[in-house]
Amino acid sequence: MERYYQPEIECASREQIKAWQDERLVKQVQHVWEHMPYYRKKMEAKGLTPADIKGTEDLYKLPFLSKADLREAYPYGLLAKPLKDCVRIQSTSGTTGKRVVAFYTQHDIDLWEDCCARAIVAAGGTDEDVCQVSYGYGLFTGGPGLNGGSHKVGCLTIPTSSGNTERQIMFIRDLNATILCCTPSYAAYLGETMKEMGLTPDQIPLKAGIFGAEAWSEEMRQDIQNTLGIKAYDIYGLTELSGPGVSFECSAQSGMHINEDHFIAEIIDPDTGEVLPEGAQGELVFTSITKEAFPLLRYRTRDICSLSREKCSCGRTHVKMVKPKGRTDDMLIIRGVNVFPSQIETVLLNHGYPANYQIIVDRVKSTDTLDVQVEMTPEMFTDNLGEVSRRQTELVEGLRSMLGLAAKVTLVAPKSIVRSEGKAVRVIDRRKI
Ligand code: DLL
Repeated sequence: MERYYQPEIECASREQIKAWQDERLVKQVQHVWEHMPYYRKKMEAKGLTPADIKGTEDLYKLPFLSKADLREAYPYGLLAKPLKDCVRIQSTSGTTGKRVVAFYTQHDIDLWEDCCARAIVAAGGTDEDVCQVSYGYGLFTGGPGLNGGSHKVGCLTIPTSSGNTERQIMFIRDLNATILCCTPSYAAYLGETMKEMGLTPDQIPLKAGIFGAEAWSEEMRQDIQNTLGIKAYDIYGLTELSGPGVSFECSAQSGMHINEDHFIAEIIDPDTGEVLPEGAQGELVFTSITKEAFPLLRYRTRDICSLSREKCSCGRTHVKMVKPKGRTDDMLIIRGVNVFPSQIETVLLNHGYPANYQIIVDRVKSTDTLDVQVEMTPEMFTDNLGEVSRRQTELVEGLRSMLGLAAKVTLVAPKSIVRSEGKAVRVIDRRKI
């Protein structure tokens, strides 16, 4: 039987959801207009006042916010509450340029943790469960978000944070952890390690995993489910909007329900900014309608996906987003062809390889090169060069038909690609453009 954390919200009628969104959007625009001069200026530049926004139908009129705005306004420019009302910050890893710093009031944290609690209950969690949170704690939102959600559900929470794989496995076994929260790449690594220890899925107490923070393929899901003997649920979110729990998967495991009582989702054409119809693929844009301290309106996530309002077998009524295929900024353009790392992952896993790979892009004599390094499993590993070469050719063909592009494939020895405890680094782009 499907269980919900907040059934009256998660299964509300579409009319009710729209009514909440209309009312909260109008209120939020007023709040932002009064307390966030940075966005008010953007509205004024378009000749808008709060009176122009009467409900969700008017959302398209509002200006976008992007990562560039967050950098420009760093650190306090998008803060809409006095600092004395804020109780926490979280931050992105910020590999390029300034970090994003997001502020939270206690109310913001409370609602964020509700969203994470919804995800845990959708994965079958109850107060009888033991939930091991192996996302990083600290500035990263993964650990704190799922930790708070787990408390709300009443699970016994094991805040291991990431890393120290042996200790993770010890706690899973000794304390009978039933739910594991971490990145999918770390879940795959934990699974691999347990397998090497000779543990079979029925000797692992876990029953569900809540995995997100990076793109992962359907094939990788199957792989993790088989090694750990669990159901693996996807969870999505970003620091700018709170953290994990913006959307989450249910028992249908076919896309993630967006918490529409807190976030309005749109799909736009990334080039023109035009709103696209339901079902179309494009860039995901979110408007946060309940956040007090850091309420971003029409924030461009750069994640590529589509939305579906088809009725879901779980009974939830909130719109679903398909697994993000990647980010506009993850997308590699190789000899003019758009390539997402997730497409390469699909080919590798379909041919029986583990999700341990690295994509190396370079430019040699003005031509882009794509080298996919992929680990063989111990069973495949051989010193028969003919066999290695046959396998490489097979993958080159598979990649050609998926991408329409010639790639080089290098098969490497098991365990030679470095494992990740958080978000995996899949792409090394050496081109100097
Ligand atoms: O990754 C929040 C999070 C923590 C989500 C734990 C899920 C679980 P950031 O570090 O700000 O926040 O990164 C946000 O990660 O824009 C996506 O590109 C990517 N991402 C997050 N979840 C998924 C997912 C956290 N399930 C960025 N599938 C987002 C694909 C994801 N990409």
